[in-house]
Amino acid sequence: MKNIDSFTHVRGESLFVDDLICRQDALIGLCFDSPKAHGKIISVDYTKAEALEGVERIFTYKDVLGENQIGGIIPDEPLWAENEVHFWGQPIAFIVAKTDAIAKKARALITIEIEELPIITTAKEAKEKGSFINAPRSFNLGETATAFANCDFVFEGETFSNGQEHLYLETQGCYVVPQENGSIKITSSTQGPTQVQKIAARVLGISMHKIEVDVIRLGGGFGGKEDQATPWAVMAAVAVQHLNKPVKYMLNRHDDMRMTGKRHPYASSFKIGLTKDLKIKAFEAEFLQNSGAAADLSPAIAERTLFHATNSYFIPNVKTTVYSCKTNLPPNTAFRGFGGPQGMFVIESAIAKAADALAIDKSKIQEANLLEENNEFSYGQIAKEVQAKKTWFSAKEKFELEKLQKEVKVFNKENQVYKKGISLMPIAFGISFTNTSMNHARALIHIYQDGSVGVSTGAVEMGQSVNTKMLQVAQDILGISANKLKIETTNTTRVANTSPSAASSTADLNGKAVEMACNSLIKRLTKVAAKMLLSSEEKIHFKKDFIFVEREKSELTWNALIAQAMLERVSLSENAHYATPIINFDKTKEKGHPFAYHVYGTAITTVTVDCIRGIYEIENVKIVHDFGKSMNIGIDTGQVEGALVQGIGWMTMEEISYSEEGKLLSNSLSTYKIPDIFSSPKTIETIPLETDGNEMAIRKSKAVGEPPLMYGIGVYFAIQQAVKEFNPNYKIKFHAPFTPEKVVMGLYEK
Ligand code: LUZ
Ligand code: MOS
Repeated sequence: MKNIDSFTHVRGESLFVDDLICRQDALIGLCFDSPKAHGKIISVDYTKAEALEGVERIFTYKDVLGENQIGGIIPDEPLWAENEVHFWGQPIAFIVAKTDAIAKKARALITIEIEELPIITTAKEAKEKGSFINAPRSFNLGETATAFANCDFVFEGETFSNGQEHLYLETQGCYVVPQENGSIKITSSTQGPTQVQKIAARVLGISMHKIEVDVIRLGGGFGGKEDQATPWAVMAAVAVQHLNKPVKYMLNRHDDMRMTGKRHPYASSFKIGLTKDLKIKAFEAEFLQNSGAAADLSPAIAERTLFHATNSYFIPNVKTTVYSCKTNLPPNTAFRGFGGPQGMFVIESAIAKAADALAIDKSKIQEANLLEENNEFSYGQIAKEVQAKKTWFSAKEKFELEKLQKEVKVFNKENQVYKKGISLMPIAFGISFTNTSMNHARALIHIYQDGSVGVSTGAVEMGQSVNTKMLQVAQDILGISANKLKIETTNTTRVANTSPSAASSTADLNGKAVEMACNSLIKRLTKVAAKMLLSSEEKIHFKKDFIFVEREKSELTWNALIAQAMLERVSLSENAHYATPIINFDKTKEKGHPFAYHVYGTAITTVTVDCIRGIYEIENVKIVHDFGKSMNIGIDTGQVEGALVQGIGWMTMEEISYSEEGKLLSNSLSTYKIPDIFSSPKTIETIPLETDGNEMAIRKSKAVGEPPLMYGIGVYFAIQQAVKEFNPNYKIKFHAPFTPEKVVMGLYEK
C-alpha cells in the first residue's frame, strides 16, 4: 500500500494543529518562563502586562484547581513554578491574549526578581554533590571481579555523548475548546493522547471522562512529544476552564528549543577485559545520565541504557550501573532509542579502545563476540532467533567488505590530504516498552452499511506511516480494496487508555488489535455469507471486495454481504484489545524477559576526512537490516534511512551547548546544525535480511522506528580511524559529537 498521507502531504493539504480553523472567540496563549537556571522567586510583577489592551488574563500556579503536578513516573514537576525555579525556561505563567503579538508584548512587560542559587549543569558535578532523581540501578551477570583477573588484557576509559534536540518540523502545540457542562476538547500534537488527558484531569481537578483528546497527526515526534507535549495542552486547558473560551498555543521555535528537554547527555566510564583470542570476558560500565531538573521519563530511559549496554555481543560477566543525575537543565526526555544509543556508544568505545591498544582492527573484536542463539543477556532474557551473525556476515559478503577495505588502504597510501576510514556497526535493539504494563493497545472498527470501513486505534501518526500499516492489516484480513478504508484521528473517546506511540512498538501493538477486531468481524460475516451462498463456513473466502466459495462458481460482493448483514441485525462494529504475551520483568532481581523480540542489523560505513580543514564526507553506508518479513518495504526503508541520518547527526554535528549559567546557547537553527542533504551519506544501501519474520511482530514485520538510529554510531569510529591514519600520534577519544573542530584538533594533536 502506498503511504496514505502522501497525496495530501505533497499538496500541502494534510492537517496539523495549526491548520485548524479556530472559533471566532479563540484566544492565543504564551508561556512566561524562568530567565534563570536556579533560584528563589522573590517577586513577579504582572501589573504592566495585565494592563495591556488585549490581554485577557495571566495564569499562574494559583489558578490550578486540582494539583499543580505534571510528573509521570515521579511526581516531581510542577506545571508552573511556585516559589523556586530549577531550570532556565521553566514555565512560570501563561499569558492569554487576543493575538500572538499582544501576548509577546505582554511577556516582555513581566518583571521577575530571583534570588539565584548555585547551579549544576553536568552529570559528573551532580554525582559529586549527590544530586540524583532516584536510586541508581545495576544489572549483573556472572562475576566480573574474578573474570577480570583471568583476562589477558584489561582496558579502562571514559566517554561522553551529548544531548540532541528533537527538531520536529512541527513545534509543540495545542488547541483547546470548551464543551458543555465543564467538558473540554483538546487537540494536541502529542505522542501520548491519554497522557495529556490524564494530566489535564489531574491539574484541572476533573474526571478523565470530561476531557477528550484528539490527535490528527504530528509533524514529527521522535520522543519529544511522548511526555513533553503535555504541559502546553494542560496550560491551555486550565485557561479554558477559567475563561470558557477556546485557547490555542503553538510554541515558536526559540521557545520550543529553550523550554523543552532533549536527548540525555551521558558521561560514562568503562572497563573491558579480553582473552588472547579476543573474547570479551568481562565488562563494567558506569553511566551518568544528565536527567535535568525533574524525572520526566529519565528512570525508564536509564533502564533502557542498561538493557542495551552490551549491544549485540555476548559477554558472560557484566556489571553495569546507571545514575540519573539531577541538574539545572530542562528535564531531558525520550528521544528515538531512549537511552539505548547512549549505552551502545560506550560498549563500542570500549571495543575501540581495546582494538587501538592491541593495534588491530576494531571489527576483529566485534566479530569475535557477536551474540548467538541461546546466549543470555545481562537482564536474564535468553536470546532467540538471533540474527547478529547473519546480518554481520551477509553485510561483509554482499557488500564485499574486503574489497572496500582494500580500496580504503590504497586511497590512504596515495593521498596525503584526504584520508578514508571504514567501520562496522552491528545493532541489537529490544522491542517492547520496558515497563511491561504499557504493552497493550486497542482498535475499534466500524463497517458502515454501505460497505465502507472506519478504523480507529491508539496509534499516533507522526510521519512514520503507522496509519498506512494499520489500514494494510485491515485490508489484508477483510479482503477489501483500499478506497473502502479510512483511518480515523486518534481520539481518547473512541480508543481509551492508550500507551503513547513510542518504543518502536506502535504498529505491533495497535496492528495486532486491528488484526483481532477484523478477524472477529470476518467470523460473523462468514456466517451470513455461508447462508447467502448456501455453502459451509469453511469454504468461504474474502478477497478483493468479493466473497466466494472455493472451487465453486458462486460469489457475492462485499457490499451485498454487508447490506444483508445489516438486514439480519448483525453487528458491524468490533472492538479488540491486544496485550503482548510472554513478556515480564522483575525489578527486584533485575531479571526477566522484557522484550517480545530483538531487531538486528549491521552497517558498513566509509568516510573521507579533509585533513587540512577537518571536515568530512560520509561516502556510503551499506546496511543489512533485519526487517523480519517487511509488510511495506518502502516505508520501512525510509525509516532506516531517516533513523541513520538522525543518528549521524547526533554523533557528528548536533552540538547542544549551555552556558555556565545554564542558558541554552544553541537555541536556533543558526547555532544548532542538523544533517542536511550535503552532510548525509552520499549513498545509503539497505538490504533486507532474508528471514521468516517473527510471530510477535505485526504480520511478521518487525518494528523499525528506533533500531537503525544506532547505525549512526559507526560514523564516529570511521572518522576516528581516518584521523588516526593521518596522525598516528592521535590518542583516540570518545567524546561525541565528533565535530569538524574536534577532528582538526585530533589531526594536529602532538
Ligand atoms: N518509551 C517508554 C519508550 O515509555 N518506554 C520505553 O521502553 C521506550 N522505549 C523506547 C522508546 N520510547
Ligand atoms: Mo520514543 S523515544 O517516544 O519511542
